[in-house]
Amino acid sequence: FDAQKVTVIYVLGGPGAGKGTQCGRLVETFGFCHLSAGDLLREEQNRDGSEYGELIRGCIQEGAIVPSTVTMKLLENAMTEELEKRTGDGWTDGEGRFLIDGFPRKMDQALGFDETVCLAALVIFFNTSEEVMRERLLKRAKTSGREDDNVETIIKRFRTYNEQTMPVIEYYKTQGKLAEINGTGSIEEVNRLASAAVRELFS
Ligand code: UP5
Ligand code: MG
Repeated sequence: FDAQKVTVIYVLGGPGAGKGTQCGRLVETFGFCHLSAGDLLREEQNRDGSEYGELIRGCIQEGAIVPSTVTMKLLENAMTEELEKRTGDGWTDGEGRFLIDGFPRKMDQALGFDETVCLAALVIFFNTSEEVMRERLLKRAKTSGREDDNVETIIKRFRTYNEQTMPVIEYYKTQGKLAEINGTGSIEEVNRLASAAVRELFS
């Protein structure tokens, strides 16, 4: 994709940090297309005839990262589909703004996507404590139906995040692309901080 036309913002943060919730709010304000890598993987896992269903299920239950080629293909397809759908419906030919939520989760994905798909303009990082995240996830577990919202898998998700995703966040920090946002406050408070970061990018 042409980085002049397509704006990509990565949205990162630990499990339960509020990535999905905040992306929903940013879509309302700025009209982004929100693509959650986790949602795309869960969709693919449940798709009839998917050759990756079992692989994805296994990784998600173990809090491990699905091989990059699978996730990158799903994201690329979703972006292409969205650009085709929206052309003539608000967006001009091949132009679009994407919030990519929960990706890249490890260094090879960051470098791979930057190189082959599109360079991110900004990386929003929702930072909060493990305690806050655990509490949110356990509360959500009562209704989410997500197979990874259980105490055992949550511990594994935190470990994967600390070991593999934190280096990605550090990498974007050294690149000067990181907007670090305190994700501890109310949904409203966090939204104000995130909106300000996006506004700054577009000003
Ligand atoms: N909530 C949100 N904000 C709140 C606030 N400010 N105050 C109080 N409550 C707040 O929020 C979580 C819960 O907290 C919700 O109930 C919400 O109402 C409440 P949410 O917005 O859903 O947080 P989010 O950060 O999106 O949490 P999520 O669980 O989706 O994060 P994960 O990163 O764990 O999950 P994801 O779906 O991205 O990935 C799942 C798995 O898929 C991974 O573990 C991995 O196995 C796999 N995966 C890959 O392999 N590769 C990828 O690229 C992506 C995923
Ligand atoms: Mg999410």
